[in-house]
Amino acid sequence: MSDTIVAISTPRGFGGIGVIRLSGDKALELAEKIFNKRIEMPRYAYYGAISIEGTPIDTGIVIYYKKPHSYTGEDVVEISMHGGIKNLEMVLNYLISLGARLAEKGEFTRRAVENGKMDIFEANAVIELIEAKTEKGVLLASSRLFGKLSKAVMSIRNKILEVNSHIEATIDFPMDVEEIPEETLRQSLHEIRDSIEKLLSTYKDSRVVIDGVRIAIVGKPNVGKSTLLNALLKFERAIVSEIPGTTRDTIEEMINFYGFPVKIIDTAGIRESEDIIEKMGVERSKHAIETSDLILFVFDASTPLQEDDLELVRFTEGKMRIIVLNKSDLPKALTKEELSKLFPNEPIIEISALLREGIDEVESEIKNKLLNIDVDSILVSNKVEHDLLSKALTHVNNAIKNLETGTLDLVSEELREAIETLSDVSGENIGENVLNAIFERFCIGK
Ligand SMILES: Nc1nc2c(ncn2[C@@H]2O[C@H](COP(=O)(O)OP(=O)(O)OP(=O)(O)O)[C@@H](O)[C@H]2O)c(=O)[nH]1
Ligand SMILES: [Mg+2]
Repeated sequence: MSDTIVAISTPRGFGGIGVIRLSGDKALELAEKIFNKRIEMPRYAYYGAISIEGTPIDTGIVIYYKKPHSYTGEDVVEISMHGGIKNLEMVLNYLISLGARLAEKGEFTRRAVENGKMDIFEANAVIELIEAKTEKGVLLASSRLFGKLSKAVMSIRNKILEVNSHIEATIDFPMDVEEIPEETLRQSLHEIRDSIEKLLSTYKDSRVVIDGVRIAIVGKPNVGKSTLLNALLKFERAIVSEIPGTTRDTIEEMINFYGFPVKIIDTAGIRESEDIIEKMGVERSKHAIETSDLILFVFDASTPLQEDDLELVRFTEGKMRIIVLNKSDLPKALTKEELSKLFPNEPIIEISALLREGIDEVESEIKNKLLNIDVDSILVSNKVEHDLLSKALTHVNNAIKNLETGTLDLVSEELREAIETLSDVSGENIGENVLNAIFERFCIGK
């Protein structure tokens, strides 16, 4: 028998409705102690008074979900009250005093996994859906919530199972079962390997959809970095002035860019300086460069190249860069041709950040470089899934190796390991630490 857990499942704050959720064997018994009606029928909305030790404090709707037909697979009762902070807390505390235990982070969903109501992919999808920052993030999470990844993984698992049962049959009954030609076996294993690798390869793109990307605007002082930031954000976020060294700290702003969360970071112009604050700013700029996925490297078309520019060219070497030649409205002291000698393989875009000219070209180049992602094709989107599939892949690769140099017995052993690894997704026999890794990201009440 599991203990009965309780939590406020809606966010803490003021709202029209706030929901308290109970799950466990005593859910119904506890709910009836605070409600003025008998709750006889499951899945029926009862309206009534909610009381603490006989004192009515709120009105609400109570719904009982009888096990196993509930979110967690246990008896669940949901009490919808008015969405205040105190009234919900009072009822919560009272239910705890009656014997319920405050749920741990994600414990409702964890119980759902443990009771076979959802697999770990669907549980991950729940947290991703709740945390999604953009529409694309929602779509990614919901396709998994409806079992897209689970189906893909199960079909791989079944394929391995099929191959392995054939191998086992030829080992156990060599007289009766026709041996599979080695070439056919090799081909099947390669197909299995390729399909796991294909799933794994979508992991990188999923990070872009969920966490987004970081873009740093860098360049020497006064080239127009902050003006470019404001142009990209479409509002005046950073101070712009003709004094070199205006921006002294990094400025970060998140935008929804073509449906992806993108963080744009304006940095302090990088130059040699004795000023202690400016020096600190320059350090931060360097850090921003190191931690960004893409650099918008800004040059001033009205001034010739200087040592500060060249220093930065070296410092950003190896990063993905888009070269921006700003102030193209002014008489030229630096041309695109000169820059193309420094950056033979990188796109160079002429703009006037001040006049907001060429900004759309910068935007489409960013999209081109970073956001060419088909959300529909993404399947694997978190580390737990990635690790699980990587482990299965290792076993399949070992099986392939054993086919070349070992025995069929060893091939079969590795395939069984792969099957077991992929079976773990159902959550019923998954290790405690994997479950912990998933559910530590949840908050209480989910
Ligand atoms: N003519 C012209 N002036 C510009 C353009 N972009 C920026 N400026 C001007 O250049 C000066 C510096 O612009 P900022 O955006 O503050 O430059 P910054 O690179 O952020 O400078 P620091 O913060 O000092 O590193 C301001 O006077 C801007 O108005 C442009 O496209 N054309
Ligand atoms: Mg600036």
